[in-house]
Amino acid sequence: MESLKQKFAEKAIALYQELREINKAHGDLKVDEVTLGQITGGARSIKMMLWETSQLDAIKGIRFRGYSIPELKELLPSGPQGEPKPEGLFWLMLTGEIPTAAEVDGLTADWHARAGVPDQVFKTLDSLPEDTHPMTQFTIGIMAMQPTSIFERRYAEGMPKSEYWDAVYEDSMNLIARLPRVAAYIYRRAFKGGKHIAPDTTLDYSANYAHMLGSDDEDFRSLMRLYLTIHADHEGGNASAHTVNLVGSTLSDPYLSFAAGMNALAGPLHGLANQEVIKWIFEMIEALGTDRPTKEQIADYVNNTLAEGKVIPGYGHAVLREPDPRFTAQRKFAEQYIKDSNLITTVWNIFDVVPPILEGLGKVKNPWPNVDAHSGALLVHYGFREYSYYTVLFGVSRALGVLAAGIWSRALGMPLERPKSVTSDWLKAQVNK
Ligand code: FCX
Repeated sequence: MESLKQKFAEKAIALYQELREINKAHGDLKVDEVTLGQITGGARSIKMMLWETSQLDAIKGIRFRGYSIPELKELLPSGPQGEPKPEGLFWLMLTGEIPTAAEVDGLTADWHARAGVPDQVFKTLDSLPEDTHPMTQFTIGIMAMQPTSIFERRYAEGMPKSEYWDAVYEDSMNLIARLPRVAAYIYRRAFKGGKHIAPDTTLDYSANYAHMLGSDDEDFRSLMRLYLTIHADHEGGNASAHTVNLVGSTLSDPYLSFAAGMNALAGPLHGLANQEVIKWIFEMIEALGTDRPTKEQIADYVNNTLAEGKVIPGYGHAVLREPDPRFTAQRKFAEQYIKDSNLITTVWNIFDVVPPILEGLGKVKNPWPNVDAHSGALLVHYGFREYSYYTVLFGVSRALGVLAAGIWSRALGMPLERPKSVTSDWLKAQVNK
């Protein structure tokens, strides 16, 4: 069987040649225009980077190498209950091909073989105050693994440019393999008195992570397979992916660039929104004195939140203009696996109530739920109530997309990223021309 690395190399070498020729012949072709509003408005929609692993459509949502989430649920090798394994998505993102079950099993085994975490990493985590935010522990844990970087060592030894992707591949595979162990360690340290659970190498990536967190429930394993698949990638412009891309373009190794991206994911407008959603719902339940608030009560609470000058977490998106297919996938999961949960019913009632209120503000471009609106309620259902941990789960998944994209970037010889900034005087001069 051809290895993932061989398969990737064939595709990447061919595309590298093709892109060089396209660039030579058409490098001056105009593909976008930039408005003043985009400069002052967070660079929305400006096309400025290559990202092979996925592409986002404002209406249809994310597609991974052309496949939608419902298609992936059908096509990717799955666990016993039919949820796709994230190993298969990683394979797809690197090769553009749907892997066989045997190829996915081979990748699971490869990651188990690479999953040993140096003791120093656990010692570093143990030196932090226990109430350090789990995302801070996560980035410190990633940084503590950096001294094992193969890219850094080979670069110092004089590795030629043509081998960069190979070293990035090795680091990325090792990092992905180790992340569940480090992430579970953080969870058990912060919330379970430091009683750690050894990995089970008979399990797939998601089930083993669930096991180390403390659950061997079959439904929870299925949720983890789905969760780790749908959070993996959202094209290149989102803050965590873009950060990884930018830092990686300086030839910082995958540990450095991935840790940087995780610091972006830790912001409340991005990945931290998953903790903010459930925190907001818990606060609402407490304030209203009922765990099954009516839609009228929810509407009042939403209006109060807005009146306090805060955003409604889990709603809105910089690109999407329809309900996020990742929200819909989680809703379908809940419909199939969970019967009669007050919390999940509340999430669905919020979905009925919030969009018209946000639309009524007249400024929100997308009033619909995003991925973070649903995930916390599912986790609470399976006993994971410690919401400050939720963004770490997001981060473990995001590694698959951004590191696959990082391997592509080095294989395609992408240069140092360096867009142009301007001053407000320059902007004013354009207006007054
Ligand atoms: N609640 C209240 N106001 C909102 C809002 C929301 N959920 N979403 C957008 N708005 C407001 C903005 O704050 C902005 O107000 P301002 O003009 O007074 O500053 C106005 O509407 C226009 O913003 P808009 O162009 O629609 O949205 P942006 O592209 O600037 O921002 C995010 C997109 C996602 C940051 C925004 O919708 C938001 O803050 N949502 C809540 C946080 C959240 O759920 N983040 C997770 C996003 C994502 F899924 C992820 O990365 O994980």
